[in-house]
Parts: sequence; structure tokens; C-alpha cells
Amino acid sequence: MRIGITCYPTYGGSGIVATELGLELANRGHEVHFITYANPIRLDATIPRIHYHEVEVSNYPLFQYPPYCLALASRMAEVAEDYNLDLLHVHYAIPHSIAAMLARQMTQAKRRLPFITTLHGTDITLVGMDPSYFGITKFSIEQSDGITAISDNLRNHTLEVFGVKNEIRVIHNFVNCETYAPDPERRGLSRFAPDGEKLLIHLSNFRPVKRVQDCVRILAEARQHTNVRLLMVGDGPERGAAEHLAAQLGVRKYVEFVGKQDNVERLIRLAHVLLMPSEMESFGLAALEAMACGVPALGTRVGGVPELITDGQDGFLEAVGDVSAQAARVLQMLTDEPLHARLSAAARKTAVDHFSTENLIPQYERCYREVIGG
Ligand code: GMT
Repeated sequence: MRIGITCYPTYGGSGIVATELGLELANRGHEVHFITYANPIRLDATIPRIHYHEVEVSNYPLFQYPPYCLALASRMAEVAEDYNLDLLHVHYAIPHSIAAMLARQMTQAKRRLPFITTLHGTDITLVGMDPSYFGITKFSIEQSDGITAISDNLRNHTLEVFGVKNEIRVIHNFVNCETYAPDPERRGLSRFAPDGEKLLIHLSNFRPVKRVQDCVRILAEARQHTNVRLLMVGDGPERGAAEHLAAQLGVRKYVEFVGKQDNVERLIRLAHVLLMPSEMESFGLAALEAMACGVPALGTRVGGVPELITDGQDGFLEAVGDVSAQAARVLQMLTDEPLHARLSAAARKTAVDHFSTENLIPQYERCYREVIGG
């Protein structure tokens, strides 16, 4: 198939899923065209059958806000015609599915160009709920030729809140379990834990919904009982506040902020526990990547996280903001070695058995075939 993919190319779960999906589809023989305003992170454009088409948004003094959605729609229509695309697959509803709908209309005299929208989370739970975007988000869902959501929770939430009648297919986030694999020796750990300490890791875009300051508080509590450090991977609006809090709590030298990183699997597999204390998480891709590396996660009991982590079996779940309970669980995992080994093996098994690319990519292919077949 010839597939056009649009996503936010910056640091964020939906862009990562879209990019990894495109790479996996190209490996399986499909022709994949990324249509985005920048090269998506993690995109290796040297891979055969991967193409990248930049969307240029020209500005004009009259425009207070450059009309990105319109530039994207034009580019989608152009690429669809030039490369004879079978369909468009857009990730994150706003504004990508509206642009795809326009591209479908622009090309309809010559071709059928269906589009699939994948809902990722904040496009529904935050942005879509905002009164200024509610109507257009609902419309974009109704107009899509196919809709997928990354968890049952997000699917049900979308149906409830928007009252739409579409069939929404759940295709969970996936992970490549060959790339994301454990290293039982944790080679390179001493770079981040020079005194033989245990290592916690957090990985996100540091938006308020991630509650990154809770990671620092968990570390401070855990350090009262055991020798442990924290590695913070990623960047975003809450980073400064988290650094400040670490200094206030007297643990600044035990928290390392390394910013945005490529090849995060090399860092994740060094850690003993991943922290994901989010306010909301429609699935929790970072936790899945850690679990595939045999690193159990401490998550919150929100959104789609319980579809991934089974409390006490392959990780732990606690209430949002209950830092004492979260720190207690982390401490348990760091100090009880048989427990850690059991959780680590179970976490890897969950990733391999239920969320590997081998299981999930064919579900997208099936969805494409159905939508193309009309
Ligand atoms: O808001 C974010 O955290 C980023 C967002 C995105 O769209 O980039 O992440 C969402 O999509 C990920 C990939 O499908 C999911 O694993 C995350 O759970 C989801 N984030 C939230 O729901 C907060």
C-alpha cells in the first residue's frame, strides 16, 4: 500500500508512534510518505520506501496566525496525486484530520483518498474538550473514514464525551521488542550512578500533565532509605520547576537532566524502575518501552494505564499525587531483589505477548485494507 502519514514531528508520544509505525510499515514492504512541517524525531529517512515531504507555511503580514492547516491540506493533496497514495493516516485529531478531510475533497474529482484518524489522548481529553475546539474535534471524528484509539479507555471516553456514532477501533501502542530489550548487566550504568546506586528514570515531554515534580519528590523520599539517583530524559515547560524543586529538597546532585535524547532504549535499560506519575495518560508509551526493556514501571491509576500495567504483577499503580504511596512502592522494588526480578520478567513478557510490533502492526494493515476497500 502507499500510505501518507501526518503527525506532530516533535517530542511526544503520538509523533513517536506515528514514526515507528511508518518505519515498521516500510519494513513490511509498504511505501510510506511522511507529510509534516519538520522531519519527525526517530525518522531514519535512509530506510527504503520511506519518503519525507515538508509542509512549508508561508507567512504574510495580514496573517496574525499562519494557516498551517491549509498548507498541510494542499501538501497532502499534492503528495497524494504525485505518488498515487491509497490513503492518509493522521495522528492527533486537531488539525490533522481536518486537513485530511480537505485533501480528500480537493482530490475527489480524480481519486478516492480516504483517511484514518488515530486518537492519542490529549487531542480528546484536553484540546478536544476545550470549548473552542470541541465542535471541530467532533466533526473531524465524524468525517474520518476510519478511527482508531490507543486504548479502550480513550475509545469509551471519546464516545461518551462527543456522542459520536463512529466505530472506533482500539489499537494499543506497540513496541519493537528487539530494539527495546533488557541488558541484565546494565552496561554503562556507572555513568549515571557512579557510586553503585540504583537508578530511577523518567521520560516525557515535561508538560504539566506528566507531574514531573512528583518524580523529584519520590526520589527525595526514597533517598531517605536507600542509595538511588534519578535520570530525567526529555524537555518541556516543567523542567525548570523540577530542577528548582530538586535544589530545594537538597537532592539536586542526585538528579540528572539530560534533555531530549535519541535512542532512548540505551538509557531506559540502565534503570531499575521507570516513574510515570502522570495526572492523565491514555496509554503510557514510555512505560511500555521500559517494560520491554525489563524495567518495571510505577504508574498512576488513570486513563488507559491499567490496560498496560497490572498492579503488583508487572509493575505498580498508585493514585495521582500520592507521593508517599508511590515512593513506598519504588522503595519496595529497589530493595526487594526477588520482587524486582519477578516484576522485571513479567513486564518484559507483557510487552512481548501483548504489545509487540508483530502483534499490533497487522491490526493497522487490516484497518487500512478495510478503509481502502470502502
Ligand atoms: O500529551 C502527551 O503526553 C503527548 C501525547 C501525544 O499525543 O504526543 O501522548 C499521548 O499519546 C501517546 C502515544 O499514543 C500515549 O502513550 C500517551 O499516553 C498519550 N498522553 C496522554 O494521554 C497524556
